[in-house]
Amino acid sequence: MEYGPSVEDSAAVRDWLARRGVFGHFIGGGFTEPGAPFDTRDPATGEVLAQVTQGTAEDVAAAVAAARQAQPAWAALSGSQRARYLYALARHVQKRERFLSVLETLDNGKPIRESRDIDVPLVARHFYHHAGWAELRDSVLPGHAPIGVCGQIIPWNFPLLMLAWKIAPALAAGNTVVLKPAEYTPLTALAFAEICQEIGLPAGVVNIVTGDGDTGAALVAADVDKIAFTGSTEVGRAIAGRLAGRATRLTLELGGKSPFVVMPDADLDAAVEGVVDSIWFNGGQVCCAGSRILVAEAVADRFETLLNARMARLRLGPPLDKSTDVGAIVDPIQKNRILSICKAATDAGAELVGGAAGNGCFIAPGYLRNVSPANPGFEQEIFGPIATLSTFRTADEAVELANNTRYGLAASVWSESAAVATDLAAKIKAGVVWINCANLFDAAAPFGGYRESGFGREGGRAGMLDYLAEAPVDAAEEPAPA
Ligand code: TXE
Repeated sequence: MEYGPSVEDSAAVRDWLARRGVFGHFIGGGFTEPGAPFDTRDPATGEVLAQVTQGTAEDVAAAVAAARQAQPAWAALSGSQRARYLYALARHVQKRERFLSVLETLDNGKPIRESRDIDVPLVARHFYHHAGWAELRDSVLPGHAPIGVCGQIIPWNFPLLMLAWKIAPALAAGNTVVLKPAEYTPLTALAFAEICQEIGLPAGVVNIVTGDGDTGAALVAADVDKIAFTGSTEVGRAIAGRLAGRATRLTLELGGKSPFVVMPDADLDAAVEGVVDSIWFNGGQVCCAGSRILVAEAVADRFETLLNARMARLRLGPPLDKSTDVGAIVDPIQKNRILSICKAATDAGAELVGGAAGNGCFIAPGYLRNVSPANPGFEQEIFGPIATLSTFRTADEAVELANNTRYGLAASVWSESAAVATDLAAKIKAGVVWINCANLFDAAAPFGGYRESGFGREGGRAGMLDYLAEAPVDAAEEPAPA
């Protein structure tokens, strides 16, 4: 299989960006006139890719009004009618797969191999899966009704995939949405808006307002029935505070510091490959990244030797190059954040292996060793291609270290014994525990956290329930619409 984008794909994206000029918002089925613009850049080169509009409170209000107006008719469609739209969205994402992958890689800096083989296929899969939920909602989840208008705020690490995680279940359930993409990566959301037009999605069912945190705050303050947020724990906490005392529902998917536990009987080669998937996938800018490697003392030396050899073979480079393993960090602000946490960790006694800062937004893969739980590197989410490595002696100690965090999003356990692995998995407090694998996602599997990683689930039945309310009893007793 050929991974890289063709010259034509890149040219098509450039052409699209040039043709569109400054982007307005997508409200009520059409693009608005652009307002005060801001730049979105290619982090690999610093080049300005496009300008998009900074959303004001008035823009947000207009989008919410459009969503409010569209919602009753959308909810009144039969499940199979809504499903038809979701299938069409999935198919059109697949049709524009190469275009969307190149656009995502340009705006975010992630390797094209990831956007083409992981992000965009998972987006299509998410819409297909939720088309099924739209069809089955009335029979599988009787007595439930849509919530209404959902405000959705997403981060920049998986721009199009997080859009799919938010929009697909909301629409399947019969809600309408106003989504705000992250300011670093608004472009694939705007391309998705065009897909909504192409498939003839009814006006106002999906609305997209671009902008920064102020636009996000305006959406939180607006007349919406639910806020679904993925982003930093700090902003999540602030949003929860602002919604206190309001009837608005809230789901939060926040940060993590997920343990990656290597037991003495683990297949070490496989575990090293797992580290690659865990912390060097998407440059470690992954909420569920296995960022705390905990390895049994008895095998730690051997494991590190293998890890160093594998790390040396990873290629840091231009994101559009099909042979690149690790691309650019999304923005200089994030790069500096990563470097400052690493410095605090080394100042406190950790040793950095690899992890050199390159020019521009590049940081080489690396890890911090000799990291005790008191070290800031052990506790803070680095959100870059740098894991920490600590050792343990017993399984109990492994569990204690794994749970020694304010987060609880994910974990990964490596052992050749099913009994050992499942015992550990049950004792680790995390929303997802992978055994002998890491960072595997499926639309049918609920994803979400404990503690400061947030609450609510995305994906599967649990994710659907977070976009539904109990219907009034008499409505529940009515037969499902034909
Ligand atoms: O996140 P923010 P940032 C973590 C990660 C990263 C750190 C900072 O550790 O290094 O957060 O990233 C919108 N009201 N994660 O500063 O600010 C913002 O416009 C409403 C983990 O980029 O939380 C964007 O759309 N919305 C995480 C979204 O929130 C507001 C992914 C996320 O940005 C807002 C991203 C406000 N007051 C960062 N302020 C994960 N869980 O995957 C900002 N936003």
